[in-house]
Amino acid sequence: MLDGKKTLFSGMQATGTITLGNYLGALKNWLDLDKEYECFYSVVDLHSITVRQDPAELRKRARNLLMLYLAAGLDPEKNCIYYQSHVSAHAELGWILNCFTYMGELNRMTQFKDKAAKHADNINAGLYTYPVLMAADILLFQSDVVPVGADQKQHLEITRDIANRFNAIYGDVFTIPEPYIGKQGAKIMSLQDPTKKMSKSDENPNASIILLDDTDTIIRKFKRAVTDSEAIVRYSDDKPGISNLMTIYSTMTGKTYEEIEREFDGKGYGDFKLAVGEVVANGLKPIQDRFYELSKDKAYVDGIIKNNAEKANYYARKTLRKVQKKVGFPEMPR
Ligand code: ATP
Ligand code: LTN
Repeated sequence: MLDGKKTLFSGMQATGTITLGNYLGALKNWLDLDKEYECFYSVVDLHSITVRQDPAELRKRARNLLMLYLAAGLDPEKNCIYYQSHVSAHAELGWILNCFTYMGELNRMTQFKDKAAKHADNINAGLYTYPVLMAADILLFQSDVVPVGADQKQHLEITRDIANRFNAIYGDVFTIPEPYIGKQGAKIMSLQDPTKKMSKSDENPNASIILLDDTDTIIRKFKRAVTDSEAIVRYSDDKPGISNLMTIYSTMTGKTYEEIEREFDGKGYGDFKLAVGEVVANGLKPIQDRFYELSKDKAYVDGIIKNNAEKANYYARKTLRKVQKKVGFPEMPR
């Protein structure tokens, strides 16, 4: 809660260009939330360097991600869109919270185990304390709700544990956040292996639709999507490929599964895949157009980056000061 309004925080890493999965599962659901909440959406670049990044690439991807937030329709007057690295309170609170987090807790984090296995040559301390920095992100803004996918629930649990522990010692300092699962919490699966989620760091380019893919690429990728051999458009757990395409089609058009089954009754997978490709390409086109417009307007985007970082800084420093006082750090003499 900030200034009497419920607060919401979420972030995405610029580890790749965001996919249709990120858009349908996260970004698209964020668009209406500013009516109800004071919203903060960060490009969490401090988190990104827990795995090795090329500096020029990271800078470019992070800016693209920020512009995609805007292009998708987040109004920067009503949503605070900023780089995590522009608000140093994230790192400062992160340090303090490290001292209130047990190694035993961090040892249980499944994302750490997964990432450590994937990056065996670089299991750094930042990767290990990643969830503590995430807790700092959330708690800095006294967030009431945090929209995340199921994969991030464990990190939200540890955030609540850290906040409760801190509050138990120092009094009511932090709002205890709740996970927020959107109405359409669609989980979009890989087009090449529909039992795995679509992920921006997937090495197979045909597995994901990238938000900036052009129409031909989108249609080609859907044509190649892995399905089954029944050739009937029907939603079923034992048809993960077609069911995934139906979820995508349904989320893009608002049609129900029954309506889709009727629409494609008697037609083969070829027709259906083409229709999904077209609906996605048409749906992403305005976002892409807006993105390329923004890419050309450096001054406008820079202005948003600066103003919103100032706003985020204001609120973040307010919480940080309170925390510093509680733990016993001295005030700077005037
Ligand atoms: P990475 O490949 O780097 O792990 P990712 O594509 O899995 O990235 P995240 O950065 O972990 O994505 O997630 C950003 C947001 O998008 C989160 O809220 C997450 O729950 C959501 N999200 C990610 N993948 C999907 C998906 N396939 N379907 C729906 N939502 C998703
Ligand atoms: N760990 C998240 C990204 C993230 C985040 C956050 C999400 C970092 N800090 C705070 C919500 C709130 C991810 O990988 N999706």
